[in-house]
Amino acid sequence: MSSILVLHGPNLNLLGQREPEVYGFTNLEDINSLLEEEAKKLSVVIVALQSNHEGVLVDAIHAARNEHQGILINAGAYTHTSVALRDALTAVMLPTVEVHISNIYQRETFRHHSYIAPVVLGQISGFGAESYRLGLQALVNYLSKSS
Ligand code: CA2
Repeated sequence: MSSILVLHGPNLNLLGQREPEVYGFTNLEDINSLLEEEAKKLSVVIVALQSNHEGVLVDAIHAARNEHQGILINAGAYTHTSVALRDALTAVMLPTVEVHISNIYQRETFRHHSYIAPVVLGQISGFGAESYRLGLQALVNYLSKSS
């Protein structure tokens, strides 16, 4: 059975508590439950990790090489700043889908650029918590076709 690493970047632990007009009322626990439910339907397992620290996320990506078949990532603000995350994803060469709760292209211009977009399979942005479900479906669909 395929195992997927779900990575949540900085400040996503605050979901549901602040800025509901941008990120909705769903908290991170709800998103992980939604993903667990979807993973069962898709016959995969997920392991979720949230960190506010870039190096922790980099280490998790490195460790995923021997543990998981794919990565689902919301890199949060590191999306727009982190060459380190991009290099880690490039190095491990695991199929990866990037997701965002908000539509980053409808927001400030600094959010329009993603450092990781060029090294992932694809990006889903703007569907609220559903972006994660759609991302997991896309990743598992890719894995089933490539195995
Ligand atoms: O839309 C997304 O999923 C983002 O990745 C969320 C990031 C933001 O920096 C990206 O541009 C787009 C922010 C993570 C959550 O930030 C919160 C801040 C305050 C309250 C709740 C969440």
